[in-house]
Amino acid sequence: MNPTELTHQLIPHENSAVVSTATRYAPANIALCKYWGKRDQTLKLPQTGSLSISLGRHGTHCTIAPAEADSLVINDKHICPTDKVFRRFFAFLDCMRPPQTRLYVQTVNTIPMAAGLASSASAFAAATLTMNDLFGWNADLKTLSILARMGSGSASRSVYEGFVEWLPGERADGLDSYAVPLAPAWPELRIGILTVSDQPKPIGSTEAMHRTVDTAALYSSWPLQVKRDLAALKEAIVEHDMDTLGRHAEHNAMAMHATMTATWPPVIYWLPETVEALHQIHALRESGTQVYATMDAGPNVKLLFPVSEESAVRKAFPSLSIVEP
Ligand code: 2P0
Repeated sequence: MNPTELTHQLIPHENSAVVSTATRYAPANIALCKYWGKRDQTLKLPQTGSLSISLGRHGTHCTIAPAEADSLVINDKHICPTDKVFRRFFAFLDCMRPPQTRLYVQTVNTIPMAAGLASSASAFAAATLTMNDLFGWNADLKTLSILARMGSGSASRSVYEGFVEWLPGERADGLDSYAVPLAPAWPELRIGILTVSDQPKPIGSTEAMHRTVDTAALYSSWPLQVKRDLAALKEAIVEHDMDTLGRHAEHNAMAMHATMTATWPPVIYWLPETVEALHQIHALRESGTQVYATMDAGPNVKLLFPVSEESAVRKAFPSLSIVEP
């Protein structure tokens, strides 16, 4: 089954727009238990479950309106139709829009650009929510999570605020692979973003996870790591247990990077400053500060800590950008 066939099962695709323009917002998210590896590339079905926290007001506003020709504007910049980003975005919209409909799409990211945070999750989630309003599908959030997933796996989680779990599902058509909200974000939790580099990554996450599944023997242990971390994280969220949350989030990120290091050719996103920051975090922890690290497919480090540690963490990392999820 391809994404267009699946989409046609979920939403009407012959309807024309019911309003002249629609605008919706979706938050970015940071995974505490990572999505790393697919069981189906086309439908973006994951090998395992994952769990994230959405970033509140840091995300993407998307506006879509019917137009004479397709166009895409990201942060006030017109994207050329031959650009990879344009083609990926419209390939996604092609699966769900009525034939012959042309669209003007504008996205505005409120994610600090230099922070190197992925915007694809919030962009695809916001576009899905906007299409739902524009074409009057009246789809529920489960359906919208499935649709957003086919734009970018992690976008399935960005249709919700707070803590979110993406259920991997087992079905070949992916109808049981969607996100569910777990709990509102916990008010004392803070996320610090330490920007080590804002340069483009040497290899995209889609290709890196593909290579990991194909070549890393170590990847066979990943489902066990996820199983342990998911269970512990879900309990920590209910209990507001910072140490358990931090420990399992950091362990999970380290294990994910270990599987990438064990691919061939190896994928090494870390820079010397990444390793330096990790040592600094460990030293802070040794001295009694509750602070933990997580990292995604890049060299930047995200710090997890309670608001009570904010001044100690800020002192150690003066350039930290702090997000209240
Ligand atoms: C995550 N990442 O759970 C993990 C951790 C990166 C590291 O989701 O191929 O852009 O479009 O489904 O969603 C990045 O992967 O990949 C990602 P595709 P996506 O947040």
